[in-house]
Amino acid sequence: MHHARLYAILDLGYVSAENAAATARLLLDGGADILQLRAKSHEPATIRRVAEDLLPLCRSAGVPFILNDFPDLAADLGADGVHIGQDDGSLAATRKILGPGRIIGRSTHALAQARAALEEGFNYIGFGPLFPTPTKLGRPGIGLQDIAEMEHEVGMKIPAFCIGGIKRANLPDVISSGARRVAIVSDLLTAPDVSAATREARGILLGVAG
Ligand code: TZP
Ligand code: MG
Repeated sequence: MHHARLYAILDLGYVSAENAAATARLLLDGGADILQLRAKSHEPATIRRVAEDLLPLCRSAGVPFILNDFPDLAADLGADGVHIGQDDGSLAATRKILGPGRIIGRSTHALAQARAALEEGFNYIGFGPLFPTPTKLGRPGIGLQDIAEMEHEVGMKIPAFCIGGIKRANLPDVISSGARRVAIVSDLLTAPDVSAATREARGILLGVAG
C-alpha cells in the first residue's frame, strides 16, 4: 500500500459482472498495485459474487483488494479495505465495522478535504476529479494547480492518488504537476489490451518506458 503508484478501479459501469474476474487478471498482470471494485448500481448479491471472485485473485498477486462503499460487505468478505466518499460518514464509524488493520480510503475534491482526511486518520485519499469524467458525472474537474501542495502536505504522510479523467495521454502532465500516484478507471478498462495499457501507465508513473 505505501509504495503503491497505480490504483486500478474495476468499475462495473465499464465491465460486466461476468467479465470482471478476467479483467481483474489483466489489470493485475499489467502491474496494478491496488485493485478496487466499484459498483454503483448493482444488486448487493452481484457485488458480493464479483468481490468473492476478485479477492483470491488479488491475494495471489499480493495486491490489496478494496471495495467501494459497503463496509459491512467488505468486513464480511475479508476485503483488505473499503473506499468511502465525503458523504459516507466518519472514519470512526467505518473503522468500527471493518476493525483494525484494514485500509480505509476517502474521496477528496479539494485541498481542504484532503487535509481533513489526513487529520481524521484515513489510510489514503483519492484527490479529484482532476478533469471532468464520464465515470463520475456531475462533478467539475478541480484542475492540476493544487496537486503539488496536496502532495507536500498530505501525500508525504499518507498515499494520495490523483483521480478523474487521467489517461496515459495526459499522465505526463499530471506527473509534472506533482502527482506521484494515480487511480485510473476508463482509460484502462476501455483499452483494447487492458494488460498492456496498465503496464504502460505504470511505466509512465515509474519513469520507465512502457
Ligand atoms: N472519483 C473521482 S473521479 C472518479 C472517481 C471514482 C472516476 C475516475 O474515472 P476515470 O474513468 O479514470 O476518469
Ligand atoms: Mg460512496
